[in-house]
Parts: sequence; structure tokens; C-alpha cells
Amino acid sequence: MVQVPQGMTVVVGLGISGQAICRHLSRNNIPFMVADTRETPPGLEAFHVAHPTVTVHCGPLATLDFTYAHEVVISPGVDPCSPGLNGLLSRRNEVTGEPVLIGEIALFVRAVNAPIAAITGSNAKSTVTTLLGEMAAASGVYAAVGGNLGTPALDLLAQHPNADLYILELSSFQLETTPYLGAASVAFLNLCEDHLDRHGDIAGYQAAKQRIFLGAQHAIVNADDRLTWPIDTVPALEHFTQAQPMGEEWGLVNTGGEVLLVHGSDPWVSAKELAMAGQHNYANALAALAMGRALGFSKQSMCEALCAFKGLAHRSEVVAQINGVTWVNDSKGTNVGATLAAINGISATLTGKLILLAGGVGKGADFTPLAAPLAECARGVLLFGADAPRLSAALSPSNQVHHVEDLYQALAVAWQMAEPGDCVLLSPACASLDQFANYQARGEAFREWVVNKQAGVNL
Ligand code: UMA
Ligand code: ADP
Repeated sequence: MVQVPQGMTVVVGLGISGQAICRHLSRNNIPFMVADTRETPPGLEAFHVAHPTVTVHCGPLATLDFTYAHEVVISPGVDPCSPGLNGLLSRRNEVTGEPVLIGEIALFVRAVNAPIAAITGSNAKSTVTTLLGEMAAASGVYAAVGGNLGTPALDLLAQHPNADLYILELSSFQLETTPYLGAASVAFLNLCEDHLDRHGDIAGYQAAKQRIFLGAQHAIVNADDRLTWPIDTVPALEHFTQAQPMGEEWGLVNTGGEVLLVHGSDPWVSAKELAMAGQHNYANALAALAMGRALGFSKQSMCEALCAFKGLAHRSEVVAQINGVTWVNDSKGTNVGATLAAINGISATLTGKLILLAGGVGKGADFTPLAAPLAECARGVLLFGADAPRLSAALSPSNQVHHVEDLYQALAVAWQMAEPGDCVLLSPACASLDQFANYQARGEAFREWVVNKQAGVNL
């Protein structure tokens, strides 16, 4: 057993977040050591060069005695209930009364001196976070954007010490170890089954995400998804809906065939002006507009930024239109909720049918919610990867399911099957790790095939 020295802060994990925590502690002259459960964590050698005097303990956490540790700051990928840490969960600092076990965002909250805007949900976090950042820039607000997406939160403080606002995408893993956030505005966008291996069940996952409301001055939540509503009171609480709004909700109104994004009875922007594909992005636009309004951004600038925003790569991204067929890369659709949103959001605007390319590592999810919408709109469902059999068992015979070896075979079959007016959608409802390095590599493979086909390359 290795004893943590008296008063020492321990950083657990030497990944992107852990390294940002170490840089922050160094800048603030706080003595720390590092523990990582892996024998040789990535970046270890470079870390020793950057921090030559810092002790790094590699191997099981249960071989460390944390009795005299001042604070234990864990990385998001490390479960706070891991062996070796569980004794710390209930421990509080005798002087400050704060929990001894915290995460990166707790340090961020202590150090920040400008307002925070924070976004969580199972899906659409990155899209809304980036869009809100664009709206801030258009309104002349100096906002630093990062968190679970892009730059780690603590690095934002160092890189943008004079920011007017910090816009953070926060995952359930980050929120789980955040005792208090105190944000000026937060959004909880949606909740569907994901990360249950870590949180146990949907209630545990929801409880972690609920922490975004701690000390929030304004919140926007999803009127169509009760699991996003705060359990405790939030001073200024607003709702968005993909239906006609009730009262002062943010929602959609159909006037003479034109869909308007509205706040109560106040029209903000016409849906046809949006550059993002799919009706599910109307919900994302509404959430960002509500946050921007609460944060004091200019209405006109926000609407201009929204209409110019094409969305992020791999999220319902239109790659090409070929012979009247639209090819859409939604490789970031790694859970059932995301794929459902993409199917519903895209099929609503189609004149033809949908051909869905899906499969990969299903993370134990229940795929049955996909059957009914696919029965309505699919010409074919092409399944590949480790959990193709589970997916096909959850779908119905009317879903026109075909099994293929991999994404490339799925693309070739889709090419033969598609008719003008159709959309070929890669939205796998699964992680990519059985056949690709990550979702980006899967999306790039899709893009490359489609672009080559468009250029007339024989594939
Ligand atoms: N690990 C160990 N032992 C350790 C420490 C880590 O085995 O001691 C493993 C973890 O189990 C995990 C991997 O190493 O498999 C990475 O974990 P980490 O906590 O070191 O991750 P970071 O590199 O610090 O990246 C994290 C976020 N990763 C996770 O939450 C898993 C990144 O989000 C985030 O961008 C980054 O901090 C900066 O804030 C990525 C992510 O996948 C994009 N997030 C999940 C998601 O979006 O669904 C939550
Ligand atoms: P996150 O950061 O939460 O993973 P992203 O913006 O990267 O979110 O999008 C992830 C997936 O969620 C994409 O496949 C996208 O099509 C899907 N998605 C986008 N908007 C919504 C929505 N409003 N509801 C559910 N899923 C959505």
C-alpha cells in the first residue's frame, strides 16, 4: 500500500481532462500527485518531461491509501465507485465541508470569475454548445467554448482569462463529480438510455445530469421529455417543445405551410431559413435561442448566427445529393435516441423513402423504439457490425431488413436500392468501435465513399 502524503491533492487519470487538471494545479502552486489505473497511461513520458517533480502512481487505485489526501480530483472516464475510491464518496473536507472526491468542473467553478452557460442531455449537446458560441460571437460577447467538447474546461480559463462568458458542454460523468455549478443559464436537452454501464440505470443517469441545475439562475428544458425537468426549483425556468407552444414556451407554429420558431406568441425565425438539416434541429435551435436571450444576446444577431450555422460534421450532415438522392452522415448517432431523432427529423421533409445504415456496438440498448418509425418511412434497413443480430431481432418484418458485412457493403446496396427523393442515412444507433477507431472514422469512411461515387469513381 502506498500512502498519499498529508495534504496532497491526487489527480486520478492522465487523459485529456487529467492533464488539464494538472496544468491548473501547477499554475496555482497546489501540490499534487497523479494516479492512473493503467500500467502505462498514454502520454506518461511527455507528462514526466512537463512535470518532472510530480509523482505518478500507475496501477490499481486500491493500492493507494488516500487517508491523508487533501482532495481527490477524478477524470470523467473514471467511475467514482471504482475499487479504491468508494471509501472517499462520503468524506468531506473538515475545514471547508466540501466533498473530498471531486472532478474537473468543481475546480473550474472555484476559479472562474465570469458567468457560466452549461449544456447537457443525452444528445445534441455539442450542436447546441457550438451554436450558442456562434450566437455569442455574433452578439459581440467574448465567449470561451469547450468542456466535454473541444478544449477542457480548465484550459479555457488559462487560454481565455478575460472571457465575458464560459460556455460548457457537460457530460453526466463530469456533472456526477460537480458539487455546485451556479451557472447563469443551463439547458437539459433530452434523456435516453446511454452510459447505463456506468450509472446503473436511467434514474442514476438522470440524477447525475440533474446536477446541472445546482445554483442555476435560468434553465431551459424539454417540454416533450419530462426526464429533463428539474426536481428542485430553478428561479427562471423555461420549456421548449417541438409542437405548438403553450403560454410562454419556445416552440413551433405552422402558419399557412410555413413553420416558425416562436417564443410564446413572438415569432423569431422561419424554419426554412435554417441551414441545419432535419426537424430535430429545430429543438436545438430553440434551446440555444432561449439561453442566448436569458444571457442578454441580441435577437437579430442570434437569428443571423442560427441561419448561418450548418451544424457539426457527423451530425445529420448532408454530404451530397446524387441523382435526386440525399446522402446524410449522422455517424454521431451512437444511441437509439439520436437515431430516432435523425429518422423522424429527416423523414419529415422527404418526398421519397429512407434507407437506414445502422449497427456496431449497441451497449445493451433496447432497439425496439426504432421499429415503428422505420415501418412508416424506410425503403430498407441495412445492418452491419457486432450487434446487427440484436438490432434485427428488435425490428419487424415490415422494416425491410438486410444483413451486410460492413459499412462499405451497406453503401453499395443502398446505391442500388435508392430512388429519386430518397435519403440514405448513416445513423447507426451504436458505437463504432467493433469496425472503426471512432465515430469520426466511420463518418469519414461514409463521406469518402459518397464523394468518390459522386465523382464517378468505380467502387
Ligand atoms: N482510464 C483508465 N484509468 C484511469 C483513467 C482513465 O482506464 O486512471 C480510461 C477511462 O476508463 C476511459 C479513458 O481512459 O476509457 C479516458 O478517460 P479519461 O477520463 O482520461 O478521458 P479524457 O481523455 O480526460 O477525456 C475526457 C472525456 N472523456 C470521457 O468522459 C470518457 C472527453 O469526452 C472530454 O472531451 C475530455 O475529458 C475533456 O473534457 C469524450 C467522451 O467520449 C469526447 N465523452 C463522453 C460522451 O460524450 O459520451 C462522456
Ligand atoms: P452530443 O454532444 O450530446 O453527443 P451532438 O450534437 O454531437 O450531441 O449530436 C449527437 C447525435 O444526436 C447526432 O447523431 C444528432 O443527429 C443527434 N441529435 C441532434 N439533435 C437531437 C435532438 N434534438 N434530439 C435527439 N438527438 C439529436
